[in-house]
Amino acid sequence: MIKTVPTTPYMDQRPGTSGLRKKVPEFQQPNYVQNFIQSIFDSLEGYKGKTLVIGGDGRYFNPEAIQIIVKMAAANGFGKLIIGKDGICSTPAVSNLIRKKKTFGGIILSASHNPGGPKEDFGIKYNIGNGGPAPEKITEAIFARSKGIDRYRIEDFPDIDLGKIAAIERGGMAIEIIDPVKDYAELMEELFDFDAIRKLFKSGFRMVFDSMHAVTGPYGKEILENRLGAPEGTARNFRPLPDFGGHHPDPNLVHAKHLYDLVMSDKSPDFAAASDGDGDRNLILGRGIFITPSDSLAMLSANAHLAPGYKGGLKGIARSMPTSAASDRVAAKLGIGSYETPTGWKFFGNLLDAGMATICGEESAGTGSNHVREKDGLWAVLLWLNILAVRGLSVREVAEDHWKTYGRNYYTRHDYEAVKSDAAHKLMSELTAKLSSLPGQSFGKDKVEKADDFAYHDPVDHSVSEHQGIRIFFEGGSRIVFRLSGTGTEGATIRVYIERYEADPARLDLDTQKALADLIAAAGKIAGIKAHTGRDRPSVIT
Ligand code: G16
Repeated sequence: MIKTVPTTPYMDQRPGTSGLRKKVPEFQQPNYVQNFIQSIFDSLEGYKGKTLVIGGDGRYFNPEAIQIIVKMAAANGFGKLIIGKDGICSTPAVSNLIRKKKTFGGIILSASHNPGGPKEDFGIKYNIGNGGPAPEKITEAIFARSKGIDRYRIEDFPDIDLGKIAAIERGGMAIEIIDPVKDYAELMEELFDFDAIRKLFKSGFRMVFDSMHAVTGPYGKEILENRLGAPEGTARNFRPLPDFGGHHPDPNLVHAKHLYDLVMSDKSPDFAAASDGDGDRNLILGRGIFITPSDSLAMLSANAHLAPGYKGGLKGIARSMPTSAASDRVAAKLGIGSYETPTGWKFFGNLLDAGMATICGEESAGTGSNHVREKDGLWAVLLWLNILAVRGLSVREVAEDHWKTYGRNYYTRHDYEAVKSDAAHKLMSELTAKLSSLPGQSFGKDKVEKADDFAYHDPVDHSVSEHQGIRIFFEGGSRIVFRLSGTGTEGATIRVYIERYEADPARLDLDTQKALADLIAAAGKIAGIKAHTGRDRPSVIT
């Protein structure tokens, strides 16, 4: 029976860079989830009788949220739901299901790389029919609706069993509980040369894939060990846990330091990789080397034609603004388009749909292609494996060859996390106020050429997104970018992105932090980081 339940609005349900992310206790407030879900449904048109995909990364509160969404979807008139068994489905796999099954859209329950547990993070994101995150037009409509919501609709049937693959019916709505790995694994088999990768493993090549107790566990196990013949033990921490084993499921040099230490030791495998909470980010390491996400984007783009799915070449390469310009050099050499978008995967959707870009990537450890409309951690790992298998080179050799050809964009990101929100906003507004006075000023040997507040003009739908980060360009191609994170759940996070281009063959193998030391100091000085935040050093360096 459908119930219409009166409710009162919460004023803080504005989706950020990637959906609504909050602490679990906030989501557990009375009707908090219901209000947001009803606001999503009220902002959509034409979904009656259509299909919705639901998937989550297995974190704490996933099952509870799914049961609510199932009952609300039925009451609001969806015709069918497709749900991953145990409520599990990686973000790229949800994107694939939306596209493959031609569904109306999908809901992803995840706070990505943020920790999980009763006091940790949770998130809800809506994806549209192209498989990608809802564009700002829709997320802003959802937010506007959430501020005025006064009722929601829900069925009152008992909870469904998420643990069994089955096709059932509830409240006049069909529900399919499916194996979340199968369709995704099939797509990977179409894109990559599985025979070549199988041969590589047969020849003794060894890798470690760490799922960090998050959603890619079952995917890594099935694809790497079962389908590609990698030895048992290649997939590590492969059982998804509601609290990710108490760790941050963030594949970076801080939270996956054990992997970095492994590749720097004499026990290093040939290749090591990790993915995050919901399976869309990646970490790429080889014996004795960490590949920055910006470099990985450039190297994957330069070699993608070696994989069957990209043998016809690329249409274009898109990167988020703070991502290094390494991939622009590849695009220039290939004679294809290169695009610079604001942070947030949703900005790539139009370029991919219009066939203008084939591969996209972000400094925040996300890479992907037109195969889905989300970044895809395991995809990046498999493309690396495909390239290593075909070229017969080590990860380091691929990187060194790339730098020799294109030069090297030394790159680092310094994060100041959980800064008081007022202080962070003051730092940004003071910085914005001084933009016009910066050109011509020198910091050490670096002279500012221009400085601006990045605004994106979407070449497809002509929408404009302003205030997407402060950019300071120096003569010679170096750059510092400042922006506030849109994914944090505590105070504000200031991100400082620092980049220097080096073409001198004798200077291609420097320590990154040392190579960037002057610019790092300049960033602190220009923005007055210490004065505003009281911090001597960043919380995280990647
Ligand atoms: C999300 C977005 C990414 C973005 C990242 C970092 O990733 O999907 O496009 O680059 O957040 O955003 P910010 O710098 O604003 O924190 P994920 O993996 O968290 O969904």
